[in-house]
Amino acid sequence: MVKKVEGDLLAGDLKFAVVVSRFNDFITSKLLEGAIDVVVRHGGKEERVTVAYVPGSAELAVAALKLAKSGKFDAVVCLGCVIRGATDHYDHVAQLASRGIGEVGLQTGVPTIFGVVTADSLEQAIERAGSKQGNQGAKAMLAAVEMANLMKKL
Ligand code: INI
Repeated sequence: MVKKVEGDLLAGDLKFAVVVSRFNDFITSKLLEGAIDVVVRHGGKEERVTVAYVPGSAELAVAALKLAKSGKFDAVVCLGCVIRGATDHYDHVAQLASRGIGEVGLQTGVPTIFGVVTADSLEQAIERAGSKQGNQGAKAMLAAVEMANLMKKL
């Protein structure tokens, strides 16, 4: 019989940091709403969530690194939105965000969640910020809750 270890979805007294990109605020503010809503609906407390704002998705990782290193948080959630149609450096921004955020988690051992919408158009981004495809911010926070609880058990 295998020994199964998994994180539950109870936010309880967990502490979260959320880094939010101001670029495409129209979308990222919805992602933030979705993330906070998940904390509250899973038994957590809004007062235990710290929100830090950065100019764009390219800056998410460096702020996440400082928050993760602080030792104050059980998980860090990064929220951003990169739209292909809106920029010729989509690939650079998206790569900086995804690589950087991945590295923060590996360097610190603190679950650092990629909650960045990468979309081909504004319409697609809207679909991922609380309409057809759900809310990427809510999904990211759900992953943060699960990972924070899992890390306590591993
Ligand atoms: N930042 C984003 O978060 N999304 C984008 O779509 C985007 N575009 O289109 O360029 C974007 N650019 C800003 C970037 O993240 C940095 O803030 C900027 O390059 C300064 O380093």
